[in-house]
Amino acid sequence: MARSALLNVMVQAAMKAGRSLSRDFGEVQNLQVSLKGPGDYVSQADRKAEDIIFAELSKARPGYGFLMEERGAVEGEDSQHRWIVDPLDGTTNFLHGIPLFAVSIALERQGQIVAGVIYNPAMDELYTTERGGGAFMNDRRLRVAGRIKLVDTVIGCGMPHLGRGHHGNFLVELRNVMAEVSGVRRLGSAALDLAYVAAGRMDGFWETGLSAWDIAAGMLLIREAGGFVSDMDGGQDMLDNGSVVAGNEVIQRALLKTVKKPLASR
Ligand code: 2AM
Ligand code: CA
Ligand code: CA
Ligand code: CA
Repeated sequence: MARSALLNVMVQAAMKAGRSLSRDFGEVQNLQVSLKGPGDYVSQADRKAEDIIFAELSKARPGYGFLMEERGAVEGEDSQHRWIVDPLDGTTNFLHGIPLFAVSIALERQGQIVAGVIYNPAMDELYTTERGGGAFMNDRRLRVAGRIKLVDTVIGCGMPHLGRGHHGNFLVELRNVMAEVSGVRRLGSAALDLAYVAAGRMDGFWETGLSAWDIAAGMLLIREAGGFVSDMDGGQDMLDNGSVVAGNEVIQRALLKTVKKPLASR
């Protein structure tokens, strides 16, 4: 399958950053680590990967803007295009030697996500998507899982982070979901959670309190794999409010309803 020039640029940046992450993953005990907030770690590996992606994408598409986790927003001359980048999604896993982490790169054009790449270098799994062009893992076409009864499903989630509040809400959501599904998983990388839904490995996923760089590539991947994504209010403001609920058409709707069931109605 021939990849577009745009996806080639994104894949090259993601894989180069991924090789840097793999080298650092091999000697994680030597990395400098600092704290951005309670429980919120960043390492030299995150910054090196981000520098590589910034350099590669700036060279290939001069003038495009950026939104990156560690650098923040970088204005470009081209106001139509913006890269949304998480150089290392799953830093906590990475620092603990757990191979569930990924590079996530999305391209936004005139406010719409048009392409996405997620790469887990530890498992050499490369997810690619372009609007209207389908979703792929290592060049094999992806399709969301077909299960339509919640009781048959495995659902992924994320938990609220230290110092970010809303733990009470999450426990209610979790209790609601646990009562209706076959299994719940928590991988620790929102980008991979979304990629796994696109690949049909998990039937659905929900999380709140995320940032645009965690979800921009993954939500396009799911849509292009035939799935559905909304925010926790059932709207499409995921990038702004950082909440996502995903699955196939039936499971996405059922999961949203289950997650939001008020405590009193149980
Ligand atoms: P990160 O590893 O890039 O920071 C796990 O549920 C998801 O939440 C990951 O995508 C992770 O991204 C993000 N995350 C981890 N710690 C966080 C924190 N303290 N605040 C906000 N997001 C966090
Ligand atoms: Ca982080
Ligand atoms: Ca992240
Ligand atoms: Ca990150």
